[in-house]
Amino acid sequence: MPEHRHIGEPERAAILQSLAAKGFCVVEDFAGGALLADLNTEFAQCIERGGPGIRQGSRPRRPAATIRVDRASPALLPAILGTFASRDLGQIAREYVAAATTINDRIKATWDRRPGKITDVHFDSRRALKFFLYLCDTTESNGALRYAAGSHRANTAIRARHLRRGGRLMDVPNVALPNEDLTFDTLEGGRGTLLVFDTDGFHAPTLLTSGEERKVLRARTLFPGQSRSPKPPTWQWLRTTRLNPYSWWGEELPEARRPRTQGTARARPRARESHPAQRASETDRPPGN
Ligand SMILES: O=C(O)CCC(=O)C(=O)O
Repeated sequence: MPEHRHIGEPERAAILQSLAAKGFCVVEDFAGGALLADLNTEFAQCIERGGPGIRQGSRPRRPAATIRVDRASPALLPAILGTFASRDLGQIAREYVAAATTINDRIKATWDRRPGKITDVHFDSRRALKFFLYLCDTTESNGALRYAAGSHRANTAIRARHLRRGGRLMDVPNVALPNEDLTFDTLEGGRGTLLVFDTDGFHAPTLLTSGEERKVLRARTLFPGQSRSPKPPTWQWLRTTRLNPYSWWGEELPEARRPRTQGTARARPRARESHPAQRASETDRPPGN
């Protein structure tokens, strides 16, 4: 079975350093040759035919498939499962996401073919480390990921404060306001390039130009304690109840009071919101959340 390029100790240290400082790292020539060909074949299999542990089509604008690693068949997807379960990626995830309970447990395949915007600038409501593998050459003109270096630190703090005040994870104000002062790096890469990023940094792909396509495989490792429906008697559950004294002063905490929006409508930033902590809540969840 073909394997990806080995990531040795010095490179792993550099990746971890870049993650801490900037929130992302670009690993060039991670997959190539026969492995890349197999990854592309399995990618098409997932999207077009599905299979055990594979849920097809999660977005109206793009064909997609989500693979549950614990249910998928290694015989059907040896390249995809082997790549994201590799020791090298596991070590990076374990070192960056302390106390992670599962590593790369969900893998998503997305095939963007429709021109225009792919997602808004956001950070994921649940913090994760993502491995994001370009299966075709990906540049400014076909959806290369843009990332605001260093923004992960402030966003982590914003989520923590929102949760301390009894806010729910899915209501974290995680969409950048149009007037926010952000500078982005565009992470272009040839096919086989791996991006590694902390999803707490603001990110969004460039627009897809007409006639272009983008194929991506991504796997996530969630930071612990981020259940979507926390159960008693966990701390996460307790914080969302009226037993959390911080929630009693909700009147003074506009971001915690923001009404929850439903369905796929996107909350609009209120005109007077200017502080980064008061970002629009986001419910048209960008992929990968
Ligand atoms: O480029 C994309 O498909 C969006 C990436 C993203 O938002 C994510 O994986 O968290």
